[in-house]
Amino acid sequence: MGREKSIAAFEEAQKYIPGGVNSPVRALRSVGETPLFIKKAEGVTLTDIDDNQYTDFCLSWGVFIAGHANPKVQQAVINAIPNGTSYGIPTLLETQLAKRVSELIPSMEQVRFVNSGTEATMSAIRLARGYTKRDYIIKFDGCYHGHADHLLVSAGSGVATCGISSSSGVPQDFAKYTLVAPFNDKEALREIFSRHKDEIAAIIVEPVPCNMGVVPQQNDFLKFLREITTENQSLLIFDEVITGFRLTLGGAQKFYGIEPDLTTVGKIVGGGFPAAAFGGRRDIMQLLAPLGPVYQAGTLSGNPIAMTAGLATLDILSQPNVYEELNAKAERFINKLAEILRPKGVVINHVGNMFTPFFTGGIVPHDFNDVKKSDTAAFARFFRYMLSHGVYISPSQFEGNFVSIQHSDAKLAEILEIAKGFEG
Ligand code: KE4
Repeated sequence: MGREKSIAAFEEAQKYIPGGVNSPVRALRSVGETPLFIKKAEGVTLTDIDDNQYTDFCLSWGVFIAGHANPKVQQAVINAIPNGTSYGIPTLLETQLAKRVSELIPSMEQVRFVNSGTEATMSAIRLARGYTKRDYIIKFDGCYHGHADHLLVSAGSGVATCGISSSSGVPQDFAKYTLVAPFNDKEALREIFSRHKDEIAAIIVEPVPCNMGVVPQQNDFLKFLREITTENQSLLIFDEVITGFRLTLGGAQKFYGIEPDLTTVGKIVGGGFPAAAFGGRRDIMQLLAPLGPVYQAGTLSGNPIAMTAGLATLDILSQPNVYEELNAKAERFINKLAEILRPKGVVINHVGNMFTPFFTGGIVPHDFNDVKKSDTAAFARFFRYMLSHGVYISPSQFEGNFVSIQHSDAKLAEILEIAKGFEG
């Protein structure tokens, strides 16, 4: 599996792009590899510029639950492109997708489209602050909500992967209103709310944290978040950029039966094009410009091509039994993979079709402190072993992996056979 062309391409890329990548976690530094340069993706197969092929469990960080280059999505986009790709003027497609999102996630009574998950969470927090007229927000250690200044505090994903707890270039004053608690720690939250009575605008949470690796809630933690925010007239923001349309068609809030005040979605909703959204209670959303005093905007927000791809993707996912079959298939695969890797001290956390193999020597991670006990060198060896056998898992211990409707049982069985050969 030579990768000479990717290695040369990486050299060239580094001359013009910092670190040779447009997003740090693609650099594969934490797993001791040089990045692949991909020329084609179809279904669950990536092809790099050296013509090596890999079964993909990263799926562009969770976007392609319906598989790369899904023919129905492709055709819809091909039909749309001759009409132009952006007008900066309303289109019917935006209303169509907003209506669809609201039907699938009823707590999102109104929806505003943006171009990235970062924009969605940044906007949702501004809106929460505008609505409550309070400044403080609470996030959880190891959760990642994009790279807005005030959210790069004890963040997961690429921030954790790069081993930095936050980011330089963020003035302390920008971060001082961001309070951090360990995920699953009710006592810590009670303490923060008593210390900052009537000052907390919102809690923002990944309902299934995936950016420290998959760490499920314990002891009805999400229900507790709903209760403590209601008690304190704070808002609850579910960042479902990953879980939205992934766990169920209604996201994690349907999976757990918890209704947040605001929700962000991304990745799947754009069907592989730059699109994300935030939305929630109508009385809150009405504060947004041009109606209200909370400003938010975007040149390409709601562009017709991303809306087309999002609608086509949700059409595929709305077919009968898609999630029942996907989650059952994923459960079978993940449980067998856990059995194979258990003797290597690996614990696999999963919820539905999203999973992370943790090299924690048997400790089941319940928060970021547990996750940080992972042997990241062992994870890197596992990553490199799987890559050398044609399997691309997410290139960080602090990320999730995803099973798509296009991962066949036969392909998953093949992957299990490969994993059996990993010697640690
Ligand atoms: P983007 O700005 O990258 O579109 O979305 C930010 C974001 C917000 N909320 C959650 C829960 C997210 O997972 C993300 C982005 N996810 C990472 C991977 N876990 C993106 C990958 C990358 O940074 O390259």
